[in-house]
Amino acid sequence: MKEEKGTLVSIVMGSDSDLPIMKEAASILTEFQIPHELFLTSAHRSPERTSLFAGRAAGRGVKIIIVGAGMAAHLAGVIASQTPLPVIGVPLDSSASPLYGFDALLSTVQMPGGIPVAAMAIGKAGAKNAALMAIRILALEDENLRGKLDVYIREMADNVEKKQQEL
Ligand code: RP5
Repeated sequence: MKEEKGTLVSIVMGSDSDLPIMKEAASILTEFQIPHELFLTSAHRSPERTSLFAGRAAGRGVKIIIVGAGMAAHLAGVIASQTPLPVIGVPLDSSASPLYGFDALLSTVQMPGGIPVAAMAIGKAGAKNAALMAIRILALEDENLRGKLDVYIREMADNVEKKQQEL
């Protein structure tokens, strides 16, 4: 995993053990054809790599950073403290944690005033919504993307109707 040219959304994670969940964000971004990258770094285990990444992201054209981390999940806050870009945090239920992601949820959502992290739900739903939130932000200035988002939302509603008929 490395920095990719032309990336609009960077998906960062604290460990390769986070990849199975964070792939969910990548698959939504792929579906919407948003150039993205997967980047591995840890707030604790590789603090210098984390700072380098955060400091360079805006300059190389990244618009939004999605960050997944488990346990004492400092990564989103640490990155947000070193970039002006919007940071969307996904708390993860790490297999190493006995707290089922509640630890990561509080670490992600409870940012002190001044440095915002937009916190999503724990796990898969959070990873999916992080990508959809990034798409909503990008769609503010991209009509074509806005059109795709409208179709996606309409299809979800149509699906509810379909499922009603199958009950
Ligand atoms: C966090 O610690 C990572 O984001 C991961 O969710 C958790 C456990 O990491 P590993 O011990 O599986 O590498 O930093």
